[in-house]
Amino acid sequence: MIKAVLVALADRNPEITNEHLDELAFLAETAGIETKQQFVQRLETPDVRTFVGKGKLAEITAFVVNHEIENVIFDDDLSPSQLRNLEKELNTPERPVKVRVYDRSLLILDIFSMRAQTAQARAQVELAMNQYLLPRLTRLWTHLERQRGGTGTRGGAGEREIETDRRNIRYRISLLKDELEKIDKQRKTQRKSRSNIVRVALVGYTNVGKSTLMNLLSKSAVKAENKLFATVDATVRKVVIGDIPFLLSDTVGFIRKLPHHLIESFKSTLDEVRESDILLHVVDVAHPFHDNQIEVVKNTLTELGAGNITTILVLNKMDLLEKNDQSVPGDELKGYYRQHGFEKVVFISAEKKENIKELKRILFEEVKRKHLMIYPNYVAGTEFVFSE
Ligand SMILES: Nc1nc2c(ncn2[C@@H]2O[C@H](COP(=O)(O)OP(=O)(O)OP(=O)(O)O)[C@@H](O)[C@H]2O)c(=O)[nH]1
Ligand SMILES: [Mg+2]
Repeated sequence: MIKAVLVALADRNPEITNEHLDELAFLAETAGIETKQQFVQRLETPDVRTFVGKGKLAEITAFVVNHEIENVIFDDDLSPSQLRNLEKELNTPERPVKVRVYDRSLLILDIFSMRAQTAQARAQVELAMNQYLLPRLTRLWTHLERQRGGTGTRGGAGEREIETDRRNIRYRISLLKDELEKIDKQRKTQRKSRSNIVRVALVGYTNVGKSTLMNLLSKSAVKAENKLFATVDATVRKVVIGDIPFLLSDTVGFIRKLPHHLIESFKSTLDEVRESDILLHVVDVAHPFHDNQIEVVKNTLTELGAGNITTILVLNKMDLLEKNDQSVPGDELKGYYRQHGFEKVVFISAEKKENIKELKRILFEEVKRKHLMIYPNYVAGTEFVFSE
């Protein structure tokens, strides 16, 4: 495995600093990178030139040299010049290993490009990657890009080659935008033809169990695994509960500081969320900072223009709570979430198939309400019996 050290800014709360570092290590692991050491920078404002201060940089450099580390990963985004300066400082001719500097956005972009399956997702990731790279082309950078078999940039020796690279990237960006526009048009037509059916979208932080729940409710086989961003593509399935059909969609999860370019280029995939009638906001209730994750998801939804959609809060992985002997989820906790603006709250375990009947009941009520708006003459005449 490739080795890395992580660098994060200290939060006032050391537990939060640790959580940020753990999440970054999980991201790195997902990208196939092993974390060897973590560094915390206690600075009010990051250094303009190198993000970390002189002393910290010397400390990091010493460790990187002694342990032949290939990657230094920052939890925050670095400006193009910070990135350049850091790569210069960490790489001297006498070093046996080339050190590569990642910031959070690049790491997430890398994972997305590993995951993307459909033509649409691949074009979206490549667009975001090119937009990220454009202002960051340097001699060293292009060289490293070539080394890792990179993203379409050609290594070159001089400013002129870099200028050529820039032109190529700009050209590629415009091609990708055209391609995505075409795909988007087709998708819009598809979505229009489905306007007579209620649409439900699974949303939530990454790795909370959205795909597991998708598979359970729709009996499909979306990949679910203990990795961040297992799902990058969008999947839509028809589901029937009671006697009412609706469309259920599963798509990319959110994370704190999701790269802006990614959100931008994934806009059309995320239309699936924005145009939904109901959101199932899935939460990993066993995660110690799931409240923060809920906030991140809420803010991202607002940013996408999906902040006002009817939402059911699905507190998943309750089996882990029981296992850890933490407070058994009850009405008290539900009350807490209601205070935070969630009217519909349900605890489930998608993996252990616990309380799914209750989720289906709540979901059915909401689907029925929306269905009646499309078909006012629909008569719900039967008592519906749900099976688990
Ligand atoms: N213990 C427990 N584990 C669960 C439960 N639901 C899902 N998981 C596990 O959590 C991990 C993530 O599940 P996914 O369904 O892939 O999560 P996701 O939200 O789709 O994740 P991304 O697509 O990566 O954003 C997997 O290892 C699942 O097996 C649950 O109710 N209990
Ligand atoms: Mg998933």
